[in-house]
Amino acid sequence: MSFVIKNANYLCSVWKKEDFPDLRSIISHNDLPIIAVIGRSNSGKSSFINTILERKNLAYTSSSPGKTRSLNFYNVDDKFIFVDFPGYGYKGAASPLSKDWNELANHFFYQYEGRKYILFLIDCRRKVDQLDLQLLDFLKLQMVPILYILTKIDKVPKTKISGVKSQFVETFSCDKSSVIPYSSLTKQGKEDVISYLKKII
Ligand SMILES: Nc1nc2c(ncn2[C@@H]2O[C@H](COP(=O)(O)OP(=O)(O)O)[C@@H](O)[C@H]2O)c(=O)[nH]1
Ligand SMILES: [Mg+2]
Repeated sequence: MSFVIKNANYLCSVWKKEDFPDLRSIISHNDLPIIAVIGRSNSGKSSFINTILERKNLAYTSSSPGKTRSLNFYNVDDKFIFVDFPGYGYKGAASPLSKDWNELANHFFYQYEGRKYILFLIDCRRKVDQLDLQLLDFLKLQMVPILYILTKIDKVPKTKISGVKSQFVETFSCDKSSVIPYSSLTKQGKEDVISYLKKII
């Protein structure tokens, strides 16, 4: 199956739990997959969404971290939904420890009964800290498949990439195939993400 995106549209932003859209009333799809894109502020979530969907400015990218505090929904060809989560871990921004982030995330996983997937993005140069691990514990509890995307891999010399990947595989205690080094600049990893998406949509 080819993966040509005809229409990728911003659907809405959710700031509080009352705002969650009833997707069934908007999109007629029996088993619509909903894909949550989750990561720290500045981890490259918006750039990732833009490059995967081949839209320059669909998801807002910003060099000032912590700006996006809402969940932003994107409808891709009525085939799947991307949900850009608010970043965490930036001073002053919503964190997974904060009431707001938790409430929105809990509600997201509770609200949508259908197929859900998590793309967990992390800057490949960062060390995973307590906050990341705490969030990962929460995400694992949701019993939703997680694909780990190591962003900004263009910043790592080619010879070091496989070592970096192995370290994350160990930290996340996950299968090698669920960790994908990715670059929004060079598009490295894009084909791997697309094959994953093709399998689930
Ligand atoms: N070198 C490099 N920079 C990136 C990459 N992805 C994002 N960035 C930069 O990292 C910053 C944060 O990216 P953004 O997508 O806004 O992150 P978000 O806060 O998680 O949505 C921006 O300055 C981007 O240009 C990447 O793959 N490689
Ligand atoms: Mg963003």
